[in-house]
Amino acid sequence: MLGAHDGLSARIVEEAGFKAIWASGLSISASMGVRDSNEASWTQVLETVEFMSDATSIPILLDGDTGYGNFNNARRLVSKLEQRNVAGVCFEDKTFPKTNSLINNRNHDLVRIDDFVGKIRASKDIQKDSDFCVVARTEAFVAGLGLAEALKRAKAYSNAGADAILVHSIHSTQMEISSFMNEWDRRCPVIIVPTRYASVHTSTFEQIGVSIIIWANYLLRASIKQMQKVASDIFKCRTPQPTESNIVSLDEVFRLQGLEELLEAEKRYVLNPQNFSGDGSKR
Ligand code: SPV
Ligand code: MG
Repeated sequence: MLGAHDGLSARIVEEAGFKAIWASGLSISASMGVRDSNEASWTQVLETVEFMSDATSIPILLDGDTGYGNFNNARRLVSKLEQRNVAGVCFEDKTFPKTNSLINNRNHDLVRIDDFVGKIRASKDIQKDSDFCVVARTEAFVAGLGLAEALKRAKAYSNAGADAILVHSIHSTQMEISSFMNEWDRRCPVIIVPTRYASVHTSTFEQIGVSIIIWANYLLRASIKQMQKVASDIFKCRTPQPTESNIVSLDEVFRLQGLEELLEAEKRYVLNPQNFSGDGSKR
């Protein structure tokens, strides 16, 4: 899966050939200009993922953070996601408000296993579509609690009905993930987010039995770099001319917005499309 943060980036993930989209909490919050600390409310995230869902036809897994509260808040989010055709949600076993796992030197408090198990069970109980996926993410490694705790939590979450376990690691090598996979009895699929150990090739993870890899924040970081370059070029040169080769054409923007479908629809529904101004009035 590749991470996306809005309708446009989600569509780009689908066009690139990925089978599913990670609606990244970090990327969504950053694109809103806020921190990955639940500063965006859950309804604001829901609205964003609704645009992503409308713009695409492949499954979306929403990064649901901690579920925005207790079991009741988490299961209400599940219902709202199903209504918006989102394929699944991932909840992590940290406390609310969460902190991004990749920020250096942060302490991460985890909730009690029982509490998180309740959240998973409530989420599975409320879903109406049997294909909806609830992914349980353990931050045991991120919190420095080690392999035994990671396995204990993963087993408990799987027994509670989680469709997959996301094991997060911020180690610079795949060491923690390899040790986990060595002990894991494969009772359900394992997902990883190898941002910190991104140099390890996908085939290595395939060999050790990982089912899904999430490249979580690459489109966000790509867009930041390009926007910074183009903004500073235009400011310095006082004209966009020299930087035209760094940007897409407006036709490409219109294509990604799905303009073609609207033009076709106008042919069907507007008597004289040339005179159509969008609000039904004549130009
Ligand atoms: C995200 O993309 O928001 C994630 C992955 O949760 S991480 O940033 O590594 O926590
Ligand atoms: Mg996140």
